[in-house]
Amino acid sequence: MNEGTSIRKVDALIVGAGFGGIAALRTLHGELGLDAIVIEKGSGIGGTWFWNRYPGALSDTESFMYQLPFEHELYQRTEWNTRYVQAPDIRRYLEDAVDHFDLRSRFQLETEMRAATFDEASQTWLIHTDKGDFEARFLITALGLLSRMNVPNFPGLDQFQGRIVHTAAWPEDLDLAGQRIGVIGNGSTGVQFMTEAAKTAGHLTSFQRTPQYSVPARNRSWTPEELAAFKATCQDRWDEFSRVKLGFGINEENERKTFSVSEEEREAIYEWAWNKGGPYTFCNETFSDLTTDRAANEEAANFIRRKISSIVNDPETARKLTPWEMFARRPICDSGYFEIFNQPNVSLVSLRDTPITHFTENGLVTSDGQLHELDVLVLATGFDAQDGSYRGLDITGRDGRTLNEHWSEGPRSHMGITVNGFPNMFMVLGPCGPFVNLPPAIGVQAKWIGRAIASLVDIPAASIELTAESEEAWLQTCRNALQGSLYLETGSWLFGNNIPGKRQVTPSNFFVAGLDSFIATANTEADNDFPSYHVHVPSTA
Ligand code: N01
Repeated sequence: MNEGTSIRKVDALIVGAGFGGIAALRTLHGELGLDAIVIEKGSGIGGTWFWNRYPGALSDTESFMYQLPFEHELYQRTEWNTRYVQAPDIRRYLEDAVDHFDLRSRFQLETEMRAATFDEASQTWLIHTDKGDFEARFLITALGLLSRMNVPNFPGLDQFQGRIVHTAAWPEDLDLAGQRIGVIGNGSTGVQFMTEAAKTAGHLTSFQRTPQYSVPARNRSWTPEELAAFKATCQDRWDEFSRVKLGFGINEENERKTFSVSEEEREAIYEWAWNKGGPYTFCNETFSDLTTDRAANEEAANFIRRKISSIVNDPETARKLTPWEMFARRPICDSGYFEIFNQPNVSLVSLRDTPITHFTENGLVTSDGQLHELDVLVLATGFDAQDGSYRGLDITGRDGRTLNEHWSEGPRSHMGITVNGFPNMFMVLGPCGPFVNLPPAIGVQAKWIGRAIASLVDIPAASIELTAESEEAWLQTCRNALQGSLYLETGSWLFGNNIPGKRQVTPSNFFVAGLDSFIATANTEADNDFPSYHVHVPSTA
């Protein structure tokens, strides 16, 4: 703790000013009337959308489902004019939400949490930040699922004299027009970035390790009639998400199996999805077995492979862009990604064929000896996801046990919210939470946290803690739901495979049984007075 400085006491300290922090603040301050504040490392509100300002950043969820849930007032004010929303619009929306609910004074920006320790005597959390210390009865960590950048350790990277930027720390002053840009990473971020940057780059080179499947986004403006209809039916739509698996705003009732239809019909269905656009349309509105049946997966993968070869003019470039692994990562959509490789100012280097050997002051050298001269290197290399957001923090719970010790075999939690040994600490989007559209998940978790805290506020100094048995049972629930998922077999950030040395345990870090099932579990727990929890009431209370 900071010596000699005063400690600010609050009922609840929320860490992170993205969707999660704002939703938690709305519940804890707006509904329960607690003295709750949000601290945030960045200089503005928006979380993920504050940091990821790279050109082309876009949400790929149907926009009417990409909002703070349960905020019907906001829904009526918000003019989401397009099918998918761009990062600046999302930042404006969250800023507006904060002002609309008169919450601005509850945010302390440019304040980074460094450590948090549970004090058993007072049953409170002592939180250490770079701007002073806090004492809070409740600690809510809304750190984001994807917030800790992955910066690979390329040999000689520090020699490079050009600009190096990670897409999740995008600088305001970078003008890419006319520049020689090298991009490492072609996940959702890299694909969005390259498609946009190729419009003005002097030359853009994609240094690609693994080719990925991508389908057209087909972003477009909503018609005034569509917009009016969304507003008129907003209550129904939000109610609907408690009955669906993913909550991305598409039709998820599809039970059709890939091989239940003829080849011609199958092709027509893929073609319909390709033309409608959107990753979840392609993966969830076509057939129901894409992520569980290897042959079905291969059928969809082949369709996209054929599309790539029909779009990309140069056969060798098309070959390099064509994925061979299963179509089982977090799906991607684009606004003309494969098309940019037909432009004279865009080229592709397959790092499978010619890996990077080292950097020089002018660029990078690949194993064929070629020096690729660059002005700007863009690292679209993703994140140390989920528990990665927590690993750099010093969080100590009951009995002096740290979170890193508790998670030494991999992250553990209940519903991505609570952890055994960490009383009165609640995560938003922590590990072992639902794999769904995030705003609905955030809303459900924030409401649940509100109910758990409401059950305690009248008992002075009481704390609530997940039992060890319930934590283990939840991991088993997550493991069971993951059985048979092809996602498990294809390495990606979803299971930590993207971070060298990240410990692999029996994967249980996502709950994939669906939003409907998650909501039912959360409600059952709260309706039955939190049977998975122990409430500790100090004898003096
Ligand atoms: O990160 P990623 P992301 N050498 O991990 C490459 C969400 N999101 O930021 O495939 C060379 O997917 C790596 O290569 P490989 C969304 O959930 C949403 O793109 O491991 N390359 C890969 O190409 C998404 O899934 C939206 O071989 C290296 C890339 O870097 C998640 O964020 C938009 C490397 C990382 O891809 C993460 O997406 C953007 C190395 N040493 C993001 N290390 C929307 O809503 C890594 N790579 C649309």
